[in-house]
Amino acid sequence: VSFSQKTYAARGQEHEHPLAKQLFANMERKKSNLSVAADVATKAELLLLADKVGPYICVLKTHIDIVEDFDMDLVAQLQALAEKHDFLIFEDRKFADIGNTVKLQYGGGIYRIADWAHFTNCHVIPGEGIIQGLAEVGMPKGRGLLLLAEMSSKGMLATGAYTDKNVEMAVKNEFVVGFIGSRRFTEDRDLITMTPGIGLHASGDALGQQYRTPETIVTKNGSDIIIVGRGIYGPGKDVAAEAQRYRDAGWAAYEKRLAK
Ligand code: BMP
Repeated sequence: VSFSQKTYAARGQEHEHPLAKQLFANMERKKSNLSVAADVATKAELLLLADKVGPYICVLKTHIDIVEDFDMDLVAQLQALAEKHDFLIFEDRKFADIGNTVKLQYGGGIYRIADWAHFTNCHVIPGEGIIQGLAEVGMPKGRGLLLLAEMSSKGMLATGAYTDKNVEMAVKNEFVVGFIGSRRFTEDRDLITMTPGIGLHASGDALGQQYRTPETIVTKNGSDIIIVGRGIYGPGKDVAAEAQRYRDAGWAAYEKRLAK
């Protein structure tokens, strides 16, 4: 039986990676496969957004280098909100350099990502050394890595043999817990797919983003987590109401998949 036919709870119990276990348990507890992409420019906006969507999400996805007044107090406050609302943090850093460089970027610098982000991600364009470099920093801290096996944008180049290579590398590297992409990629190991480019109404934006529905992505394609940004906090939106709506839509799509 395919992993996409199993419940998140069962997959959590069977999983060998403590972080994946923690994530699945969280999803089951909150009845949520929703991650919010918190792409806002200030500390105050990010904290307010996290506090509003917190009750409805399993994962908060950050782009920490967007925040113009970043400091370590932001991290402390985000961690407090993660505790308060029971969610995990994913820094969408998209590392893409040689192993030695990404080690420095992940563990150090201004952001010290490995100290607070449960998940981060990378492109495998430099080859497998990037995974090894990140693993040296992240594994001892119990972190997990996602590979960008595909992207949501128009004309993206992560296709075919490149996507297959991502899957191959993911299966054999224990630091890898999943993918960014649009579907379930393999049955060789229970790797979690998180999918951005989710929208209930818009079909895209002016810069190449393309949106699909939770039903297509979760029910039909077997992806596990939907990532939603502007669909939740775009102009004039009631953020908490939208988060709840996407949470319900994502969970309904998952229940429909189980019933297939
Ligand atoms: P929005 O729902 O507002 O379009 O935001 C999508 C989010 O997902 C952004 O933070 C973007 O960086 C991220 N993302 C994406 O859109 N497509 C990808 O293939 C990978 C991403 O990380």
